Amino acid sequence: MSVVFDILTVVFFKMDAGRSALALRVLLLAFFTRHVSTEDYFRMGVNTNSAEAMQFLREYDREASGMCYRVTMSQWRFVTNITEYNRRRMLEELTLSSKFERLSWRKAAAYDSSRLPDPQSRRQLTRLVQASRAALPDDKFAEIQQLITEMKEIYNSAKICPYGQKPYDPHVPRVSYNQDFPTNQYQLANQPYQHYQPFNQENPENSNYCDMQLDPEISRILAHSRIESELLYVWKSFRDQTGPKLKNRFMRYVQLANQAAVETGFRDAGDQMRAAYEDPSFRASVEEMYNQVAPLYKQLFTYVRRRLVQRYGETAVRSDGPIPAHLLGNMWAQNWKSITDLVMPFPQSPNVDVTAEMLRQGFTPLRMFQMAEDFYTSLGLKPAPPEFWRGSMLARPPQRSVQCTASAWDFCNRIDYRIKQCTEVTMQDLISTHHEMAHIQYYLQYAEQPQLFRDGANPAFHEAVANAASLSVYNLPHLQRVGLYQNKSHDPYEVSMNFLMTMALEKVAYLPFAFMVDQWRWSVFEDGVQNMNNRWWQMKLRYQGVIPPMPRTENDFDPGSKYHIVSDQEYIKYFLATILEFQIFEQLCSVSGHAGHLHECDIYRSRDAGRLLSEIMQPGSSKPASELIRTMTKGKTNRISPESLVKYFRPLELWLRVQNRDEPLIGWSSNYHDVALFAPQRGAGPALDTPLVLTCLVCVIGYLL
Ligand code: X8Z
Ligand code: ZN
Repeated sequence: MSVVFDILTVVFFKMDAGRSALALRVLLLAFFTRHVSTEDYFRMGVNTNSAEAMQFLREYDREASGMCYRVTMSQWRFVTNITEYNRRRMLEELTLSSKFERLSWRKAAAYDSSRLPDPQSRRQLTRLVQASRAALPDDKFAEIQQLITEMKEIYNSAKICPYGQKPYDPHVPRVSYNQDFPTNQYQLANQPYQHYQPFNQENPENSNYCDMQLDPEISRILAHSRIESELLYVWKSFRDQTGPKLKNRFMRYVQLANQAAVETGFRDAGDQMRAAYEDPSFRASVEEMYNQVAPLYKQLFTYVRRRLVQRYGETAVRSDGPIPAHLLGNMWAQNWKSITDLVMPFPQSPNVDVTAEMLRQGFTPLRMFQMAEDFYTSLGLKPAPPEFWRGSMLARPPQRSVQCTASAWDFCNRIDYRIKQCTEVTMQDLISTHHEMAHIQYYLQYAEQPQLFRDGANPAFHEAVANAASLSVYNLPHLQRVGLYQNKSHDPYEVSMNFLMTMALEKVAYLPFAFMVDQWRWSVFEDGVQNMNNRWWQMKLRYQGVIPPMPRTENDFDPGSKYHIVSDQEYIKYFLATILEFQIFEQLCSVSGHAGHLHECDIYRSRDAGRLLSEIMQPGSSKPASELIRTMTKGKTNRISPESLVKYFRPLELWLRVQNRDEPLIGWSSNYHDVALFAPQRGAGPALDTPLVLTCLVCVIGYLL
């Protein structure tokens, strides 16, 4: 097949670059690329001079590392000191970097990488060409980048008014918002649940009324409020402030992303995103993984639903139906850990939280990072370099505005690595500290690889490795070993079930969401932008068993409430990472000699576990993920498998089965009313089964424009 492809490529490049030739090229390439294998289905050039190609790669490596350093530094300066000046500097660097990307892409795409004798150079060229949108003409490349920037800005500036009050009207007296809130265990000493600041009657102009952002105010309400009408209000208001403003831009983005993908040799932008996984049956593989974890999810779902019925009543939650999305403690119902208080298996036994003990022992952010470093060096891995301790931002600095989301940074010069985290002395931040330090360890391990391989083996690996390490930290034996937890008089079985429930609310509940996001995105790239909101909710219902708490129409654009959709970040990696982290964890436990329950394994001080981690991290993306999984599992498999995750939660699953034994239905059944919440009304826009020919016509017109 690649011969056919070669001939077509040569013919196409000799064609007149006029519009009709381009359209024909796009259509024919799209047709033929359906029939080639994943290894060689992106566009290739005709230059077969391998010495020249290798020279190009050497120069690219040096220049790309330099460019990456400059961009990363400008981004770091901006997020750790948000000023207009730093924003402008960052945008300038990003513009330069885009130009460099386009130039390098053109040079790389001119080579026929399949003819290079050196497999590593072939792989580098493939990576350089296949993930980029640089195949677009200049104006469209600039347009899609501008669209993504605008969508992110709209999303980040979304604000809503406090519950129960209309937008500011100077003639209407305001009441304080600070009423009726339940107190609960999450009001930690140093991280109180902050009520929204009441309206400032004296100085309305300076009041931060109608200034509630997703993070932290709206998220905190969804996590902690148990007042249904309030949950509903914030759920809807955030979607009102995002979706409608984003929908048109998103539609144009789909069109341009697809054009870029087709011009690079893919069927559509989803096909291009999936290529990073180097698996020709990737869609079937992930679907199979979803099916393997679905029985466990349905047990958890059924148990949680019963507790929600007890809390909110049958009118809010049907006892065999899907769960309304606003009751699960999170804007997207993706992570249910904030409703732990409602579903704890043994409320009389404690949930593991060592925050109070950390405070008692006088922990500081620095000490937390030193503890995380000690975790990795105890495995025989590398200490953080002096530049890390000099350059990182480990706590929120006073008197300057910063972005607080925790992240780990590689400045691409093999010297500078940093973490940005507004660390507070809590257990959650202690876990996050170990997670971010695992990313730093990954960077240190693959530092000697060329720039194009300084990455995870596939997009899921970085998160998976970081989470696998965290599994060994948020773990009763480990917390005991480091002197943060002593089980005094509680039943160990009850403490274990409470612990596993907390983990399940974070990991198991998350899987169907992490799975459906890109199922939806791929369907939009593949089938077009009609009925996008309906299709979003169809998938939410089918995979998560979640329905909207109020009617939704195509005027809404609920996928736009998720940052990764509007910021063009693939999401399936989080699904795979959540599965892979348990697989890696089990292998680490096995080489460290652990016997017993998987959820009680601690790899601290195991040099063998460290060696295995190093074997996973050192190659970066220079080898296919399947090869690494084969090595890691000692030849047992080369695929990501949910077996370890299922094993980890097995004790909880058994407990859930007993709890659910009298339930008429494990899972959910949906009725006409559920579906009517989001199904399009008859005559209101194109039907779901719009003829393919019409869709194609729209595409062709799009390409011609
Ligand atoms: O986006 C993130 C991190 C950065 S990698 C903040 N996460 C996903 C999400 O928020 O949806 C972490 C968990 C999944
Ligand atoms: Zn991470």
